[in-house]
Amino acid sequence: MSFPEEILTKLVEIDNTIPTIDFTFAYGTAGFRYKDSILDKCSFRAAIFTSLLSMSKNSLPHGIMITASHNPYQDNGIKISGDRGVMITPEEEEIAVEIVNSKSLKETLESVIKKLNITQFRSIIVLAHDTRRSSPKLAELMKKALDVLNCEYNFYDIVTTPCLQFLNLISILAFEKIGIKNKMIFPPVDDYWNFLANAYKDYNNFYYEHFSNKSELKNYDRELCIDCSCGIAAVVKENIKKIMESNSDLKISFINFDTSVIENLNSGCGAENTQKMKEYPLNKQENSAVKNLSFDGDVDRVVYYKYDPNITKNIPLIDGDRILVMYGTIINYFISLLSENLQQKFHELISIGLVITSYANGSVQKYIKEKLPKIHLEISKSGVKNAIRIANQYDLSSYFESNGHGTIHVQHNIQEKFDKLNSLVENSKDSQVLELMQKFIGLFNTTTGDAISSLLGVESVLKTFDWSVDDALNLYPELPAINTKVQIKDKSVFKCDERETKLVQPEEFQKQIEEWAKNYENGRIFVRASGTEDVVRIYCEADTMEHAEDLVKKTEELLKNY
Ligand code: NG1
Ligand code: ZN
Repeated sequence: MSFPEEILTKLVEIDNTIPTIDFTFAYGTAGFRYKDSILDKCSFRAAIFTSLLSMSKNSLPHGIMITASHNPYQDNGIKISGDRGVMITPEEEEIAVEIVNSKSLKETLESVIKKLNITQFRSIIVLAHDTRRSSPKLAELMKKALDVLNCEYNFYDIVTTPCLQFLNLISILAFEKIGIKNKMIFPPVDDYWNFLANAYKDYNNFYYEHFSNKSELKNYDRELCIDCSCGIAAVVKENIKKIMESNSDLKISFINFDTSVIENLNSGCGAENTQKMKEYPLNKQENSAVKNLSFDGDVDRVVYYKYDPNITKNIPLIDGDRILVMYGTIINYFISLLSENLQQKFHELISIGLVITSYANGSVQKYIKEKLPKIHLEISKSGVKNAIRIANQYDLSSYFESNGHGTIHVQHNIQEKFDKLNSLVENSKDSQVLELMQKFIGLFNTTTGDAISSLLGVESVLKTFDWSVDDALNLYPELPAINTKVQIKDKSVFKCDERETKLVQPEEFQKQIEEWAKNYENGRIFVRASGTEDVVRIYCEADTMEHAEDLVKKTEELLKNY
């Protein structure tokens, strides 16, 4: 059956009413992400693309999230998720780009319909957006496209990006259950919150029942202040509070939760600001909690920090890399609790990997190699979609970017592997340890890095080891480091190698910064063009902050020539 002509005509008709921008859109590490003023047509067409993709896969539910995450309020973006709720493939991204940039929409759609071999016209989509001023309008444009395409979609209004991706996954499971012939029943948002609440309760209850006693907690900080970045976290803060306070000995407070002043989003607050500026978020001074965290605008990133009124610069951070090390440490600890035979079997059956990017502090690599020798260490390019590909080579892994985006990742057959181990246990302690480990893994949203899963994960590690925020910070000392950015005329001049550890172009620039780095012990500096902003990033570490600052200053000077 050929694609209904009247649908194509109608789509083109509406498309013609949306102003065309003379601009070529790219699907970057985080989807389409630009100034909101140029995203109208892009949004309308991205929705068409997603609907066609769903049609091409027998109506498999797909997800669209409208957000620009940690970017300033004037930006917006579109992230599309596909099978299992994870990001679409590079080949699919190419088709999205083709449709969005098409000069002749009808012809492009006809050719895509052919290429994707679309023979049935039912599509299913879950759609949501963040708190940005432009989000409702972009969602309306998408709905227009989806209505013309007779798409069955559910609009979830404001939910976090990981929540939307989770709902995408649950929709897929529901769809597979009801079969293609029946009307789609979309999952309620509560499915997401119940999943997290139950997982956290299960871990806590099991741990206190079999391993420890709550009253033994001595060092664990019982207050946590959450910086909502004036974004989606502010909207869901009561859900977070309920999960955390009903399960534990933790009192939650919030700062930066006013979403009514749109300019405040991610401004002077939030994970990106805390991690990159290494300064307290706005309004922290009014809250005395020692243990704190900052979410980003769409709640897929989190960094913890310690509040000490005597420290005003370079604040002590539990960034993504330290969270990853904490996960590696607890997995290693669980394994060490098993009887010796089973430990060996565990390593034979389950491969474990930790994936970092070259932005990870040099001391992270050192720590993992020395203290977690049975765990493989991998370095990925920036962007979680790249890290996931590497993590996928392991049965059990954790990937994190320093900025707090990451998770624990397992293969679909991990349950079978645990079943196999369970059949080999020698005593009840072994089976309890395996169960505890599974309950820990169960805290994580399997679709993507989810900052609320990370919150549950980090708090579980802190409680299991009875650690204060200081104990986590003392796990390893960090090399003084600077992560900054510079705007230059043409960032495309800067091309880096596959792992993003050095520039292959311009050669003389790379040679010069390497020379400078050699002057200092543990000196390391690299420069790369950002994929999400019109800047080049400079990352630098050295034995002292003065030396790191010196290296960055010289590099910034040199950049003025480009
Ligand atoms: P770029 O702008 O390409 O460096 C940034 C982050 C990535 C990732 C993407 C969004 C840093 C240094 N880079 O990429 O880690 O989060 O945004 O996917 O934080
Ligand atoms: Zn984000």
